[in-house]
Amino acid sequence: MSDPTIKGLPPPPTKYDGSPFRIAIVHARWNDAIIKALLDGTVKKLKEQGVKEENIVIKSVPGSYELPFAAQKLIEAGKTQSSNAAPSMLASTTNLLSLIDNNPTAPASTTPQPAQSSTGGASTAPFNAIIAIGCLIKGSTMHFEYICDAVTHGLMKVQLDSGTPVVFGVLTALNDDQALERAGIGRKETKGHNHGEDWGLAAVELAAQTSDWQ
Ligand code: DLZ
Repeated sequence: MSDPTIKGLPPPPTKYDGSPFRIAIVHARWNDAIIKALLDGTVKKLKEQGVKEENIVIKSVPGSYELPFAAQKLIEAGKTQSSNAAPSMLASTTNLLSLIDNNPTAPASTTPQPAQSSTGGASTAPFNAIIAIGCLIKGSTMHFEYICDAVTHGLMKVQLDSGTPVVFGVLTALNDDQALERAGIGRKETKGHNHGEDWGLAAVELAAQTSDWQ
């Protein structure tokens, strides 16, 4: 058994205040039970850190392969929405198709700043962080390796190109049990650890640390 004091994300060095931030989660739907648990863990930690429910936008895509594209669209839409100051298309949980159908034409220009809503409702500021959640489980072909590679590089490219942090919430498991344990719903008595919780914490820490870096 591994030593819990060595591995994993330690508690944040300080308690970050998530209340000014607007965070988007985009999740794949493949491996549904695992995704649901990871999503719950992520949202739980975001809220515990003070992120307001109305400033957490959740979108879905079919599989992990679609995550980089969707993350990029969300970032662009958030920036455009902010510069247009239009009524919030992203304020509620909707299907990604509605976002793509309203493909923004204005250039994405703003660096994410803490979300502020003059009305006290959902923010229309650019997203301070995106969390991309997926679960890839190895099968008998090379499919797993190709998708893991593409998604990992795709998400890294999106965050570097956009300047918006993208948390890597993609499990790359060699079997079902590895995935279940990392979603905190393992079949053994210990159940494992829900990595979604780490991703929620990481998003707030990243937003707090980087949103005012110029
Ligand atoms: C096709 C596929 C397979 C075999 N396995 C997974 C998986 O374990 N996890 C996941 O998120 N998605 C999987 N997919 C679907 C692809 O990610 C993608 O949605 C399709 O290839 C369509 O682009």
